[in-house]
This record gives sequence, structure tokens and C-alpha cells, in this order.
Amino acid sequence: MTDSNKRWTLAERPQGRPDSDTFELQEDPVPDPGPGEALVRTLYLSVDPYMRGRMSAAESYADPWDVGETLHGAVVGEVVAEHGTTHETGDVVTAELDWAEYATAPGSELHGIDPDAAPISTALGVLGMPGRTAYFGTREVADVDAGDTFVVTGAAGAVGSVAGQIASLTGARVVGFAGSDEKVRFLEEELGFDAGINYETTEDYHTALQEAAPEGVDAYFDNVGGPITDAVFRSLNVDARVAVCGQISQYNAESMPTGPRKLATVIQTRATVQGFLVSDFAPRFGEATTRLGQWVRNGDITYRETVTEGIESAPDAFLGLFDGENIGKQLVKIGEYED
Ligand code: NAP
Ligand code: FER
Repeated sequence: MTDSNKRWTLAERPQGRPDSDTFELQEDPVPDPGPGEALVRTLYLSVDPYMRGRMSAAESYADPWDVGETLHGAVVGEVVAEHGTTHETGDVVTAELDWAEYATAPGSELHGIDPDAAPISTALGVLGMPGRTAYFGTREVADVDAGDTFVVTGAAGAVGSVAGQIASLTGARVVGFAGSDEKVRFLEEELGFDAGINYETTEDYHTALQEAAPEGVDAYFDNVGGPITDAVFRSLNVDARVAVCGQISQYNAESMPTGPRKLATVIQTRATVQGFLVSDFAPRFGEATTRLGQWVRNGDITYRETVTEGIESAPDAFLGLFDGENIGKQLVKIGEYED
């Protein structure tokens, strides 16, 4: 084990789009675990869009990071030392830890994962927070049913790719918006979506959606907001459900764009528009993980991961989310796992 530990801190609060000035790499000795703590060697780090919110001082559902603070996020790692915890050296765990090569945490905050049940990285994607978000957002909030037309934005991403497949399994017609032809091929050819729309090369989203969803939209899983959402709202059917999961097109905005928004359609259609946080469903996380695991194992759900290598690449991996560089879950591989 090396003595040195690289970690990323918040160098400054970004105005608008974050960039390399937002982050600072620090290097110091590997920490020792205190009583009741474990030392974890990071194998995979998850970068997620919500982290943009934590870089701002504005109030949100997640507390802002302080300038100078070590960034943190969901990690899969290996316990390499522990001091009176229920974990053993060699255990693979997931936890909220530092963007670092090594981190200490109370043993009670580490959740063991079975490396023989599924690739360990899936605990951060299809079998982790994004998969659970897709599971509850699609089934409980968008309340998708057989015969519905289901539309999802950010469709080739970690949440969207799973949401669309769950809707398909339910028997819905599934249409996804994504930002490249490669992503549209992924949706249609690998994930079994009925249609994909490349919003980067489509001028008139409304007409494209009328073609892809000729019977209108019954359930809409929104990951991005903005003009695509305006177009989807124009196609909502009576009693449609809109699950507002994310609004990534607005996360770097310095001021909120004004309309015209399409809320008049909500009057006409009596649609239900509901925001949600995956944590609202915390008591049912076990159910989601079990079900998603079955679907992945029997091939009903496939998943993709985009992986950058090394702790140094973490900021670029995060920034790439805003440029659509990922297909499926964006991860940073920080250490090798040897069985
Ligand atoms: P992701 O979809 O894997 O990655 C983000 C994707 O957003 C990019 O790949 C990019 O794909 C797309 N994007 C970026 N800027 C865009 C823009 N201006 N317009 C349209 N699309 C844009 O990320 P994720 O982790 O699955 O998260 C997806 C959304 O769900 C995010 O909004 C996130 O905040 C939200 N979320 C919410 C919860 C919750 O509890 N409510 C939990 C998890 C995630 P393209 O190439 O298609 O542009
Ligand atoms: C959570 C609730 C929401 C969480 C993440 C989110 C890490 C993400 C929200 C978003 O991306 O908008 O408990 O845990």
C-alpha cells in the first residue's frame, strides 16, 4: 500500500458551468482509521449530476460543500484496515466517501456488497442509486402501465436507460430523447426502445415526437427539462403522469430562463406533475435492488457503463455529464479489484 493519498477538494464555487478551476487535487498521507472506523481503498467513484447542486451555496436537498472541503460521493471500495468494526479486511463495501484513493469512515456507514452476485461497479449504477431512481420514478411516480406511451429524456444515461427498459417490461411503448446518433442506436438496438430521438440534430421536437408517439404521451419521465420538456408537454394525454426526476439542462444556468412553458396543457389534460427524490422511497430500497438484480441476471435489463481511469480523471468525468460524454452510468475507476 502506498503512503500517499490523492483527493479532490472544491477550489471555488462555479459560476455557471464548472471547469477545471472548480477542483483542486491535494495529496497527503493515507489516514489511519480511528476506533469504530475502517480504511477503504477506493475502487470505483460515482460522479452524478446532483453534485453540481452541492457546489453552489444555494439551498437544496443536499447541503452545499464548503470551499476547500474534500468532495464526496458514492464509492465502491475494499476494506484495507479496520479498528473494531463489523467489517473485515478484504470486504467490498459501498458508502458515501471522499473523492480520494483512500478514505476512513465509521464502520456503521459502510454497506457490504457481494462481489460474486454482480460486477461490483453495478452497485453505483443499475443496482445502485440511479437504478433505484429509475425503478420508483417509472413505476410509482410515472405510474406506467401496459399500453401506455412512455417518454424519457436523458434516455441513454444511468437513470434514463433503466427507466425506459422498466417501462418496456411493463408493456409500454417507449420513446427516448438523447444527444447523439450513437445513443439513439443504443436505445433502439440494445435497450429495445420503440423509438429514439436525437435532440441535437432534430429541429422540431414536437413533430418528431408526434411521429414517434402518434397516440400521445401517457407517462413522461423527465431528466432534463428545458425545450424538450416543453415539447413533451404539448403531447400529453388526458390523465398523463409526469415524473420530474431531474432538470440537468438548467443546472449550470446563471439565471432561470422564462417561458413560454406549456403548463396550459396540464389544465386541458388534468395531468399530474410530481417531483420526487429517490430517498423518498428509502424504506423500499431492498425491494428495488432485489428486483433490478433479477432483471439484470435474467437479461431483461441491460446496462452500460462509461469508465474513466484514475483519481486524476474524476473532474473530467463529472464535467462530461454536462456534455453527454457518457452512455449509461459514468464512473471513475480508481483502484484494481483482485478477487
Ligand atoms: P446521466 O443521464 O447518466 O448523465 C447526464 C446526461 O444528461 C448526459 O449524458 C447528457 O446526455 C444529458 N444532458 C446533459 N445536458 C443536457 C441538456 N442541456 N439537455 C438535455 N440533456 C442533457 O445522469 P443520471 O445520473 O442518470 O441523472 C439523470 C437525471 O436524473 C439528472 O437530471 C439527475 O439530476 C436526476 N436524478 C434525480 C434523482 C432524484 O432522486 N430525483 C436521482 C438521480 C438522478 P445527452 O447526450 O442525451 O445530452
Ligand atoms: C438522494 C436523493 C436524490 C441522492 C441523490 C439524489 C445521493 C439525486 C438527485 C438528483 O440528481 O437530482 O438521496 O443520494
